Amino acid sequence: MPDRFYVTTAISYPNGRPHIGHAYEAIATDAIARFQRMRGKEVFFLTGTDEHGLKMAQAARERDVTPAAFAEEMSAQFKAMDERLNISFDRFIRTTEPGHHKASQTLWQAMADRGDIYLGRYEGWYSVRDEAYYDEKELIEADSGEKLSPQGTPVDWTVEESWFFRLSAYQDRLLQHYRDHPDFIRPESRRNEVLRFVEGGLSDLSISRTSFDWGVKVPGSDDHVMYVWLDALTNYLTGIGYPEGGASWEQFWPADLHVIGKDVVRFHAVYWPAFLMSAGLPLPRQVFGHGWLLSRGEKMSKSVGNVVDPDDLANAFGVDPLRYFLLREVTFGQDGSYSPEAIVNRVNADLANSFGNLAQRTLSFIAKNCDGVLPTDGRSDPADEALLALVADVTRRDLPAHFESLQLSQGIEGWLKAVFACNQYIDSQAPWTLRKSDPERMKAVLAALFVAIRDLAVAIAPVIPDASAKLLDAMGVPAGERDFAALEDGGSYERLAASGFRLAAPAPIFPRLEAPAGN
Ligand code: ME8
Repeated sequence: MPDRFYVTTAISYPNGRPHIGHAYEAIATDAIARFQRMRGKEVFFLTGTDEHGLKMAQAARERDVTPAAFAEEMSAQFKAMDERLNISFDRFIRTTEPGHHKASQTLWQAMADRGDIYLGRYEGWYSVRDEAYYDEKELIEADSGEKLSPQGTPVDWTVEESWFFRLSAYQDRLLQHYRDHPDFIRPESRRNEVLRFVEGGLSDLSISRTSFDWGVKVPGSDDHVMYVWLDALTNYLTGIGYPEGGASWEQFWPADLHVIGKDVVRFHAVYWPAFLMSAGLPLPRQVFGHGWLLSRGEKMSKSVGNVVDPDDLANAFGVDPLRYFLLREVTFGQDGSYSPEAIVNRVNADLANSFGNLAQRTLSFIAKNCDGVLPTDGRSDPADEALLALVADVTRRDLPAHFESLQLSQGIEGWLKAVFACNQYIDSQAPWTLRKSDPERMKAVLAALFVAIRDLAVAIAPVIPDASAKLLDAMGVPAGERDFAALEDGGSYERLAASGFRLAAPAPIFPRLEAPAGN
């Protein structure tokens, strides 16, 4: 039975169009999901939209539409973004689905049955933008004297009857869990933040609202809707069949990895495990808080006018170049910055000039000078073995190890070094000279390059799936030989050569990008 891997993104608030931060999270999670599939795991990849709460209700009111109609229209845009970016999700969940309401109510009931929910009155600060409650001591003061949340968003003094969750009772159990599972929160800096927060003491959490009705109804308490984060977090259960159960539920819970941004770590690493402990459900294995994507080093905001639509970037640069740039340039876990120039420079240097050029030079040489027949029985040399050993180390060992530990940019960096080594090899071996002077050596050089390019194309597929597939199609690599196990198969080149496959003159996979006008 294959290993299972259940991975999720956060579910986005569809209160505006998707932005590049949403695209970044989807792309990174997709690379992880694709990587795990290529490792032979059975993967379930869940993503979707978080459609309840005051923020959504207010956004709908501003547009004079019902929250349900607004959510429907906007959620479709997030799904379209995922499809445009080649995100291989298994399910796109919407929290307005009736099944999700039922799941949230079942979880609530399990927490209530444990004696962890009681009726009280909330008096305190609430940020609609963050959909979060804050303690007075957490607030910061703006220059104007106005109180703001630690994220810099406005807060309102809120007083209303509310159901509470006994979060305070979970402080010790949470701390024990973090100690027993040092990888539960990654990277280390986020783990430390959470430890400090929980060690500072936990207040009980208000988990229902009465001042609006756009949400999941609290069981047996019809004038209350659930706090949007309680319902939102439950999506990770709903997505695989809770509360009915069934094969997906049995196989995939607990989740292996929740990929989220740094601003929502508290909800995932404190509230979520406490809810699950209360309901008697196993906890996810890891919460990874990635960094913030900045536009030329600045936070994106509508007022600054630097919010970029991922669709425009994909149209301008191509989907795979955009994916490559984001995963290569931003160290996963840290903040990163992007600009059109940075995308152009990185993609031209790494993909067009290095990997693309390597593939183009080699494959068109074989097409032209060997009639497309893959050369065999050449005279090999230690240089060939050295190159193939280096490529094998990167594609079979280093890149998988880095991706396994979510060091995505480091994995890609190692891959690029192997691409450079191939380009040095082709320059020093000069097959165009060997063609006349030593055709037997030329054959061995071309065969080594073909194998190296194939292995590099397979290993980078999680990052640039379309380009990798196009290249492997052109190279005649069978669909069943495009995973990490296939890289271990020493006989596949000889088999392909013996099959009568003929390489056609390849079309360039990575056209050079032009620097954007006006910059
Ligand atoms: O937080 N750079 O939704 P959301 C990188 N509905 N990541 C970013 C980003 C940026 N500039 N801006 C946002 C929510 N994100 C909740 C989640 S999960 C049960 C509920 C990330 O639409 C953000 O950190 O505000 C989050 O992980 C995701 O995008 C959705 O953000």
